[in-house]
Amino acid sequence: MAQVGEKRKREDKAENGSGDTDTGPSVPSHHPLSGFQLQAVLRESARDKTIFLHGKVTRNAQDAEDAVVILERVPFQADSVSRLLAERPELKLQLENDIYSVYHLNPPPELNEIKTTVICPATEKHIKKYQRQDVCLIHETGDDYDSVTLPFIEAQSLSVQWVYNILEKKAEADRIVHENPDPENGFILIPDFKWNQKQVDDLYLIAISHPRGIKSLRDLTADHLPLLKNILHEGQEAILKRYGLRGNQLRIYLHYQPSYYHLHVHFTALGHDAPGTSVERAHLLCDVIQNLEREPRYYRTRTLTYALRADEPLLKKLKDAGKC
Ligand code: M7G
Repeated sequence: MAQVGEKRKREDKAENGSGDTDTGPSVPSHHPLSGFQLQAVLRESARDKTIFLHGKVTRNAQDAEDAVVILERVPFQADSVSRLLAERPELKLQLENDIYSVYHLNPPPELNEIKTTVICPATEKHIKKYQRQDVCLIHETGDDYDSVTLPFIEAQSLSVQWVYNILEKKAEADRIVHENPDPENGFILIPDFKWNQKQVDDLYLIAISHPRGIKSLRDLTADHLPLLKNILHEGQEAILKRYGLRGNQLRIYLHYQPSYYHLHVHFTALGHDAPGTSVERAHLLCDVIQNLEREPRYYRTRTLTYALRADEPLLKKLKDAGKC
């Protein structure tokens, strides 16, 4: 598995002037999971080796707060596992048959990492986002968007404070891979928090637009083409330079609907089966650009198809308005 070279990471940090702030993995001042009490398993996947939990935590002796905790086994790295195997680790035989044998191997702690994402305090929306649910396909016309979806988004979408923190360098400043600072056509490229940055096989970055107020694909017009082209071309260049992946090895797309209504573009390794790449959600940036070049108001007017979970308030609003 190709790994993100430490040397390259250090050189690049020095180049973009962010080396000073990187003090390595930090220990939180308070424990983010103090007094954790499980409320529910929201979802689990044996295939992805991931579990999504809803719990209550009592941080700083305050009242219990809702938390979503995501635990995920991290991918193997070829050099560390080959070192481990060369050291003849203890193997407990599970079964043996002809040329086949299966063992239990208890790895040392450094090879047993569990990526842990904590969202606290988590809102009801966060909890629902990770809950397994039946889904239902929506065909949203431009009019449906104006009359139902837009008022809904304006009234109750997830906070994008984390996005503003990145744009204002109040959070994750040392993780920025590339920035075009132009307020109209610029953006910040940063590793997505789904990616641990240890191997490029599951590479995942997001480009966050500097201009605010572009909520999603629906808001895009031909006026945004310079911004979109900057994201496409500069994003590809920056990823080639930093991680050695070429543009034709990347899947570059927007979600509709997104979870966070501030324009951002996903960059994932083509070979990585990243969540959210299904045809009813992902729109390739190259197609978006081409559609806007042909028809400047393409996304304002056309019917967009997406899936909503059965208990999503937006689905109820669309149903109440007789739209589905
Ligand atoms: P989306 O299309 O709005 O929704 O993408 P999704 O989460 O359902 O895919 C938002 C992207 O931002 C996702 O890929 C998230 O993993 C990523 N993301 C969310 N948060 C809160 C953060 C964060 O705080 N930092 C970073 N770097 N990425 C985040």
